[in-house]
Amino acid sequence: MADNITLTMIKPDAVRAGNIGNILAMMNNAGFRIAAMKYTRLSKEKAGEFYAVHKERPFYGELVDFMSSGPIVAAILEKDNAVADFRKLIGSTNPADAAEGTIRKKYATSIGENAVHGSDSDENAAIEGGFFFSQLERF
Ligand code: FUP
Repeated sequence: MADNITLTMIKPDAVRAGNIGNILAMMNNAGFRIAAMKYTRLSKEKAGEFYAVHKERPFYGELVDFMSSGPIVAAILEKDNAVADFRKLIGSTNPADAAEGTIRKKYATSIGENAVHGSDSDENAAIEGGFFFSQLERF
């Protein structure tokens, strides 16, 4: 399995707050190359599909509502060791626990509205990349 890509979303809270540019700059400055990118909005159905692994969790309904509440930026990012390095750049799921200098520390407001997504494994990066992008949309 290739270990050089990850899938990110700039979530509706960060888009609403006007932070697309700042967050993309942090990704670029950390050495990630944009291999694919789109500005789009998930339907409830598609948001539910993306987060299907969390279906039984108590926060699933809120998560689906939030992720379909407005536009997002989805992107495939490329770098050596992409998944682990990107998780380091975004910080802990709960911004209260996120390290200084991470994207979530700077821009996330709560565990539910935490500004960005990053894949948690190479396998999921491949699946999530395919969820948003065809081969014709990757460079
Ligand atoms: P992460 O991989 O850091 O995005 O975190 P998870 O896959 O554990 O969770 C996915 C999303 O579910 C989070 F981004 C926000 C939401 N979530 C909650 O709302 N409450 C929780 O307790 C855990 C996750």
